[in-house]
Amino acid sequence: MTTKQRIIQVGSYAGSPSANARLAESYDVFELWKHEDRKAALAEHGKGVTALVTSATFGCSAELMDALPDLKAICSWGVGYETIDVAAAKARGILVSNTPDVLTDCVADLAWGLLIAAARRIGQGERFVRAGQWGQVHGNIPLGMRVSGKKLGIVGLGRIGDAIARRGLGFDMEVRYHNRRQRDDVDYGYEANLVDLARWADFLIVATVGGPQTRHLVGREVLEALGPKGIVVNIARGPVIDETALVEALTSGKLGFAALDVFEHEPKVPEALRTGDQAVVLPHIGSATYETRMGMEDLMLANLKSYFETGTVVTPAE
Ligand code: 8YV
Repeated sequence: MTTKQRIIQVGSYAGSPSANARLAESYDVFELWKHEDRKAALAEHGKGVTALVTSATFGCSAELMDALPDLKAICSWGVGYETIDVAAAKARGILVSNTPDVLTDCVADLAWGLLIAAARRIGQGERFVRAGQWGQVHGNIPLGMRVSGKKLGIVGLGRIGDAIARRGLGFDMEVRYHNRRQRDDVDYGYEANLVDLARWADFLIVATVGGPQTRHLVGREVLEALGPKGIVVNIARGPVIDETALVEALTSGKLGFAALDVFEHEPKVPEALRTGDQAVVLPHIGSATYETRMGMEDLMLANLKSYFETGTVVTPAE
């Protein structure tokens, strides 16, 4: 019998069908989240461990890497990795992998679900029916907004932004985007200035990466440019939108609607967003389908296996 390789698992994958069990089956897993005093636990068990598994939620700081002198690979579950200190990893020659592509379609689908829910007041209508108000009160919920044929602005035309854009064509929309740089492989219009994109668009979908470089990219000026009938959708990372500015724009009538899967301080959702009819709010479920979560765990495990067998990962983060 071969002995299992030891790995560190930063947090429990409660949202994945079988990741915890599959890791435990193949590896000698040190479950870091079960230890209150992480520093002491790592000092005792960290030596000799060369691989660690994590996610954007659990992260991997430079401090954690420092506590693991033999670390060589960080395999993350999920596409976003802004909470992993990649610069610190690079400086030490530690490989970092994520799980791109496998979640693209489901996240793009959810962006459209959110957009349609906001424009057509699906959440509000459902609350109305569930509260037994249909037929009880005069009238119905307020009229919604047509989705098909509108102008769609996308913030961040990466894999997920691209999948959102393709779906937009099926809704007969004109699509434009704002990106770090213009892409020469797509026909969508490019707006170098995000405020100009927001002014032009009926709907703005945020699909960019998270982290310090995009924090509050969508602020007051952008939201007001989108305007009183505009809808902003965020399936990326909460901090990309300045949440205080968002609440202010919605409550003052300067922005129409927000449809959000992610928030600045998850799992906290501002009361104004939870209670009003101008926001559709979801608990960060962009990738939360059985098929996609299986794909994510398959790819994380493939990266881990590849590291142990070949010293390289299948999908390096950068
Ligand atoms: C995960 C995500 O739910 O992949 C991502 O970047 O946001 C989601 O798929 C998240 O990573 C959980 O930490």
